[in-house]
Amino acid sequence: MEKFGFVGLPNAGKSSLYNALAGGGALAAPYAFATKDPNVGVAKVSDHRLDQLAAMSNSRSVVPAAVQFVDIGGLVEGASKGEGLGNRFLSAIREVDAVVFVLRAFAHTDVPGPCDPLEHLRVVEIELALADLDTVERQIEKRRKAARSDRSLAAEVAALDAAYASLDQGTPLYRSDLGEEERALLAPYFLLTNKPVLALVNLDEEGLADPEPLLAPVVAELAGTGEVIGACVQLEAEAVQLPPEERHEMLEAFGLGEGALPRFLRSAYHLLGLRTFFTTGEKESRAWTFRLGSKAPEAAGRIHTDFERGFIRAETIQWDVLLKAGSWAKARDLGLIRIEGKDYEVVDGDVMEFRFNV
Ligand SMILES: Nc1nc2c(ncn2[C@@H]2O[C@H](COP(=O)(O)OP(=O)(O)OP(=O)(O)O)[C@@H](O)[C@H]2O)c(=O)[nH]1
Ligand SMILES: [Mg+2]
Repeated sequence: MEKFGFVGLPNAGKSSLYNALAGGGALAAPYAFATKDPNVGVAKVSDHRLDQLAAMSNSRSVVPAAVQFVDIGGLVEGASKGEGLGNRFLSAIREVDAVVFVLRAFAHTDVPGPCDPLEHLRVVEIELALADLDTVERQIEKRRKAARSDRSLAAEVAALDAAYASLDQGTPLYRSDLGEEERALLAPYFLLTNKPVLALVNLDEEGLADPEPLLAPVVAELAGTGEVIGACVQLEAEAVQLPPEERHEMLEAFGLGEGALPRFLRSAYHLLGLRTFFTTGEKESRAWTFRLGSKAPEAAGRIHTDFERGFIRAETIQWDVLLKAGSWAKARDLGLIRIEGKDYEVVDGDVMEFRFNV
């Protein structure tokens, strides 16, 4: 399962975000380094398409897609040199597939620390870039030497050089001008800034009423790099503790609809190039995760390895076309179900049935 790491300064609201997603379990407290060891949780990615398919099929169970998230302790200035609990936290960031910056924009006298999200972003980015600079510095001469006898390493060394130049300017790789190929060559180095990023600006109730001025500078700063979402994490963490009816009422009172978390999770999911196909029937309707560009057998393998090994063909239809038809049988009668072979590239929103033989 894909894993997101929450990264930010102390008291930004990372553990509160964890609690909002996991329904509790992490210590959220108004002092720095409240989090010492990472909290790991799983969140369901809600999807109205799945709900509609389940209703159509009268499914007894509904299984949404899920992502994993890790609440990591707060970074401080100097973390890359071991300040705070820097080294421990930086190594936890290495393991995640994508980084969610939690940037504080809520003001509260009882919670120490700055509440300018741009300041949060700058400090954190510099620390990550410095840590990466350190890694690249330690590797680059070794690789250069190796490249003298192995010409196939030339491109990797060039990528390391380009990474060095960017990081040396304090520019994280995700917003450098390194191309996709160069970034792929750097994958074996597990660099902290060679990952996709997303920013969550933690607003207070006042900010929630008029978020644009607080989000705009962060949006401008991360332009073209990662999505920026505003949320009042505290409010969402409190709402999740309530029974569904009251939760709904509370979020509605703030004009939040379903709350910010579903949108946040969907963005996170998309950020990683993750897409969804569905299976639906009386027993179960389920959302399955696949990577953008996957072929039908690979997608089938998400359900069971036998489906991939013995793949014969896929029967498929887009979710909304199926809904309009009213059932799989009717869709088949109308000739709307397509038969696809092993080269079919699965599309987000496909409803699939696989034929296989092992
Ligand atoms: N008023 C307000 N307080 C918040 C909000 N989000 C978090 N807090 C409070 O701020 C304090 C710090 O929140 P945490 O979630 O523990 O912060 P953290 O980022 O995990 O901090 P570290 O683990 O120390 O890095 C807690 O007392 C929270 O209750 C918010 O949106 N509004
Ligand atoms: Mg914490």
